[in-house]
Amino acid sequence: MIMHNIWTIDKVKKLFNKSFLDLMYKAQKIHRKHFDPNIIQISMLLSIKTGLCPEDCKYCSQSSRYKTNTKINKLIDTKKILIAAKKAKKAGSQRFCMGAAWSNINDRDIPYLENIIKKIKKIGIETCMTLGGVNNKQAKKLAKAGLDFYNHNLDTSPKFYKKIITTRKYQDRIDTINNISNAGIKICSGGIIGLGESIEDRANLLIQLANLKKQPTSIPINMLVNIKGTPLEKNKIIDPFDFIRMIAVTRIMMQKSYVRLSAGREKMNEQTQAMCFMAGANSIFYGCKLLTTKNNSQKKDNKLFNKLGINKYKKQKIKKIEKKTKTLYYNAAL
Ligand code: SAM
Ligand code: DTB
Ligand code: SF4
Repeated sequence: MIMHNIWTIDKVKKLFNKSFLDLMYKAQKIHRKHFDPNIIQISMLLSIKTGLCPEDCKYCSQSSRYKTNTKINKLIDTKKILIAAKKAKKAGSQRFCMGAAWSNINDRDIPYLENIIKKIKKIGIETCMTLGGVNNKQAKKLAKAGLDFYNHNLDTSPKFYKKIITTRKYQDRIDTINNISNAGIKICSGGIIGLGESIEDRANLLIQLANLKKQPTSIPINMLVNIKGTPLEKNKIIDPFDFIRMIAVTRIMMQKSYVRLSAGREKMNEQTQAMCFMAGANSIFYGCKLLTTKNNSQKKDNKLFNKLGINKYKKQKIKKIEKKTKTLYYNAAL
C-alpha cells in the first residue's frame, strides 16, 4: 500500500530521532517486505551537455555563476552517446542516464532527444534523462519516443531551497515532476544532504516526495560533493550516521521505491556503504564518473559487492530464478 498524505513533520522527526539500531531494524524489515536485500539496481551516467548553466544552484559545478574547474562541453554527438550506452549495457547496467546542464528543455532539441531515446532503446537498456524543466507537451513527446525515467530532484525542503537556488521556484520542480508523471514516464526524484540543512529540512524534503501525486519509482539521495569555486565548497562533510539515517527514513516512508545511494560514495568507506544497503538503499550509480566528478571504479564496487554477497539486478535472470527458488540468485558481481 502506498502511504500518501499520512506523514506529518512530527512523525518524520520521530523517525529521525529513533535510536540508530531501532531505526535500522525497522528500515531493514520494511525493505525485506518489498525487495530482495541482496540485489542492487545499477545505473550509469553520462553528461551530454556540460557547464554554462544559467541557474545558480549553489552546490553545482556546472552553474555559469561560479568559477569551477569543470570542462565545458556543448551537446555531444549521438554517436558518442550510443557508444557510452553500449558500454553501460556491457558493464551490466540496467539503466543509462543522460544529464544536461540546462534550466529547461528547449523545443528545438526535442527531435535530437527523441532520436537518442529510440536508438538507445534498441540497444536494450532502460533510458533516463535529467535535462531540467519539462512542459506537458515535451513530456508527452519524450514518453512517445520511449523514455523510461526522468530525473528531477527536489533537492531539499521548500523552506531551505530558497537559500540554495534563487533562479527558479520549488513549485516549478513539482510542476515538471507532475508533467513527467502524467505523460507516463517513471519519476526519479530525490535530494542532497550536506547543504547546511537541518533535520527538519530533511524531513520536509521526504514529506514532499512522499506526498507527490505519484511517489518516485527511484529516489536518489546524494551526499554533497564539495566543488571548488561554488558557494558550498567549504561545507562540512556530514557524519556518515546522519546519511545512513536519511536512507533509512526514506526507505520507511517510500517503501516500494528504489532508494539510490548516489553522489558522495567516493568519500564513503565500505562499511558506510554497507550500512546504507542495510538501511534500505538498493540502487547505485556505477562507473568511474558521475556527471562532472569522480565515482568509485567498477572494480572497487564489484569487490565490495562480492564481499557483501550482493548481486546486480537483472530482470530476465531474476524472473527465471524466482520461479525456481526465492533465495538463490546468480552472482553477477564479478
Ligand atoms: N540541470 C538539471 C537539473 O538541475 O535538474 C539536471 C542535472 S543536475 C546536475 C542533477 C542533480 O544532481 C541535481 O538536482 C542535484 O541533486 C545533483 N547534484 C548536482 N551537483 C551535485 C553535487 N555537487 N553534489 C551532490 N549532488 C549534486
Ligand atoms: C542525481 O540525483 N545524482 C546524479 C544524477 N541524479 C544526475 C548527479 C550527481 C552529480 C554529482 C556532481 C557531479 O558529478 O557533477
Ligand atoms: Fe544547472 Fe542543474 Fe547544475 Fe542547477 S543543478 S546549475 S540546473 S546543471
